[in-house]
Amino acid sequence: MRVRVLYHDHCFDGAAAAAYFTRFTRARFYPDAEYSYTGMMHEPNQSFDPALFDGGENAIVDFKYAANDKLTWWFDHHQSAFLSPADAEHFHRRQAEHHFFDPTYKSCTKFIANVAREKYGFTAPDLEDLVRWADIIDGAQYANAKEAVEIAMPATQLVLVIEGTKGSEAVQRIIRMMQHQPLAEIAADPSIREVFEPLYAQHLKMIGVIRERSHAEQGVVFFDLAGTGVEGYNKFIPYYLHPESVYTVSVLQAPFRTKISVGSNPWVEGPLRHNLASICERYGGGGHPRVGAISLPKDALDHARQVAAEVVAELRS
Ligand SMILES: [Mn+2]
Repeated sequence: MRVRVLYHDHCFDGAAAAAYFTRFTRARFYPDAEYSYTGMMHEPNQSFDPALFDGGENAIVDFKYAANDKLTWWFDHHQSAFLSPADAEHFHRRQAEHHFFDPTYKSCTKFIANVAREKYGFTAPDLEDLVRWADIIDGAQYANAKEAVEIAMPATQLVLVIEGTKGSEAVQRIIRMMQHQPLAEIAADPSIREVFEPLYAQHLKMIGVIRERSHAEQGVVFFDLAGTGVEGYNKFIPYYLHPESVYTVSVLQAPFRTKISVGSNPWVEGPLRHNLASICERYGGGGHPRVGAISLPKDALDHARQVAAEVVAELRS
């Protein structure tokens, strides 16, 4: 029997959630199953190809709900988990035994670990470090910007690899290793080092590019990386460079979309004035209250710049 696991690709929590889900369900439900992984990325007007659900059991972890009756397991903690009111209605109507949604969790990994323990009596003490780091990373709870940007620890080194590597191969190798190996051992693995080294060199360069292009004013950092070939960056760099700022808005171009990222400084204490998921939802995006994104078609750069300018103006108001 095959268990198909759709997970949030290029995200530490997505990988850790897939690993934890595998350990848990293999121990409690499917000891002899073959687990196969498919990385999912947020896309404008996302739809789930029915062909994705090709397992005897089909799971989604750390990603939106799919209104497909073949979806047997679902764990998510994103505020924008439902693509439409019809999807939310499908979820509520189905009342599926193994569908779990709780947007109060900082990480999907911790959510799965708690449900596995409370509902199914499953624990994995050797994965406690993985769960703790998933919560730190997805919840942006690093001690400071230096810890997040200087990338000296195994968990942060794996974040760089997972977020930066092209394709899903290295991510899925990490998902398989995370099920049984400590993070330090995974980060030191020669096959992972090989992916890490060039990404780290690029990361150092990126700090320089953002230093040059970013402008901080009235608590909002803005930069536009379109045309630089840069498709992603460590989201803490803006606060490493501009520690006094509260929000960051950036424009990025990837091969299949143009993306506006909207983030907030995790080291600013107290409640923020704006809900970033709600702002992004107005433009067809989504996320969490303190971090959101808007994906637009790849050729919509002018429109993306316009939207970014509007969001910057709103955040500065
Ligand atoms: Mn997550």
